[in-house]
Amino acid sequence: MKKLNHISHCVAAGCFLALVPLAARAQHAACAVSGIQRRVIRKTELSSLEAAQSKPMTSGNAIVLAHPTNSILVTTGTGDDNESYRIDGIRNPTIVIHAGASVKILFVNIDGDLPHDLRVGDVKPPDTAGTYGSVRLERARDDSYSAEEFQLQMPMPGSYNYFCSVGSHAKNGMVGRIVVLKPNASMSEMLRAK
Ligand SMILES: [Cu+2]
Repeated sequence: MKKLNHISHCVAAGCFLALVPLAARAQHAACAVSGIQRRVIRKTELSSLEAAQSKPMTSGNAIVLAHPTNSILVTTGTGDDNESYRIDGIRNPTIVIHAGASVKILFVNIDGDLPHDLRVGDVKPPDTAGTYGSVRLERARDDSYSAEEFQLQMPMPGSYNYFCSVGSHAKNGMVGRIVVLKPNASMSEMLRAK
């Protein structure tokens, strides 16, 4: 019982990685995901959720997340451009963030036709080994969207991909980049990162 308590405390605190054997962790050190929460979002709710998001700083096709903690809402593309992502209206934006900063991602599948996911890693899509991110979210139903919320933290500077691992979606363009800069990178370095 004591052990169980410890595990549930650990999961609640978001430190479940501590329970993963060391060998398995070594290859996954590029990112960490915590606080995963499945959600169902009513279609009528989405615009108010979008309005509640603080406007991210942008630089061309990049979204610059300059705070220690950040929050973004990611949806799938609309209409016949459903094999793509949207963040703040930008198609497949590059996400620029400091190493060690965190971003809370609310990923919503607004596509009425196909399931989608959002995986993150330093891999070549659609290889998902060693990636982190959402499960496959089923297609939108009459009045609700399938969604998942999670916290992403990338401790190592580098260039990563986010992509959909369903079918040939990534190959068809459902992919973007995450540029992780060193923790002391200046604002102008962030704005220049592409
Ligand atoms: Cu997809």
